[in-house]
Amino acid sequence: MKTWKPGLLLGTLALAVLAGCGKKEEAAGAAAQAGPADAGVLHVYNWSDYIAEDTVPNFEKESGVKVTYGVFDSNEVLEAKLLAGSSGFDVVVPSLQFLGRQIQAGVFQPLDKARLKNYAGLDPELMKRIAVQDPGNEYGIPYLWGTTGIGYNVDKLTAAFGGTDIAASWDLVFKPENIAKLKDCGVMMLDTPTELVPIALNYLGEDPNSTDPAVIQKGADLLKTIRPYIQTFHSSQYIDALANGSACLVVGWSGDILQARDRAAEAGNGVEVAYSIPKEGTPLFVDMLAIPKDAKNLDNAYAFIDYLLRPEVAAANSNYVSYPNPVPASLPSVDQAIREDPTIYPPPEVAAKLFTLAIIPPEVDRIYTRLWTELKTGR
Ligand code: N2P
Repeated sequence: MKTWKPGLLLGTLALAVLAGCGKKEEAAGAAAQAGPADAGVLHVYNWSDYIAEDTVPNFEKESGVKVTYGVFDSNEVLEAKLLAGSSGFDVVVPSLQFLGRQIQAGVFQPLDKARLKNYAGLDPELMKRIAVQDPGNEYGIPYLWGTTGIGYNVDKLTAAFGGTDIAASWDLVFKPENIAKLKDCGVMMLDTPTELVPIALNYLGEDPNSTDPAVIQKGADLLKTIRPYIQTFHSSQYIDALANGSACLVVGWSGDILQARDRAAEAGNGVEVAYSIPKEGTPLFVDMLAIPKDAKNLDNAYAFIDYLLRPEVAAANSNYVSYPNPVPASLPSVDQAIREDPTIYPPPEVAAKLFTLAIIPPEVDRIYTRLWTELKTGR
């Protein structure tokens, strides 16, 4: 077993700054609570496919709290609910760069860390990097993190290219002559401009976080050249699509693609799925637990967040969803196959290529939204 050194992984990133990180299911019944505070309930809104099966039931059992657990697959969807106010949620999980601007919009309450006895177990190096967008770590607690990369069907890729080496580069996705070869076996892409445009810009050698409209346009233009080969833009359906063989190439999130690999293996359907972090670099995202200002069930929110930070709970989540967690003491309980998988815990030379996503100013957000609509509708 390897010894985990706090900060070892993220400390190796050649990043000067952690500067500035999808829609499907709706939260079930997360209406604002009219009753007394902490009436034995908790409303959680988290990413889909992002928690072990028994994490919430075990919390309910030990706390007696009834959890209403809703899921989303898009920062944009979560943000719209938070900005509208009275979301009814007690704990939400935006990616860091979205948390950053939501803090600026006054959406969250500062955390009382004295109520989180497991706070000290968070990776200090990661917390330092998070503080670039959440100054003083005042509002957010990291939940899980990961990368955005390429998921593929090993047999289909081999049939088209004589092997899978091509998946080591974004050339597979961004060179029309490559992606065209996979058109008929199903290409899917995350439905989020805030990751796809930066990935395209980084591939072009531009600053992925550029706010210059002319530079952003270059990324959009590149995406337009491959638009004819993309069947579906969606940020969660690709897990099943890869697993059942109806998609052969996906730009998606690391743990989701590895879950697709596991689902195919469990189904025994002969589909082999793999994940690649392309060598040109890709985003590293951190998803953050935060408490909205108008949350009604504060005691339960703190109890739930603290529970998620327990090493054994964090390890169980990582084991189930194949995303790393920010609790170094969990590592001995993380399955060896996950701990030692370089596509989950990237080694230093891979980590050095990862980049973080900046907080997007409103005027840039408008450009992204317009370009994305144009891309999807093929205008
Ligand atoms: C879980 C996706 C979480 C990663 N399905 C996106 N930040």
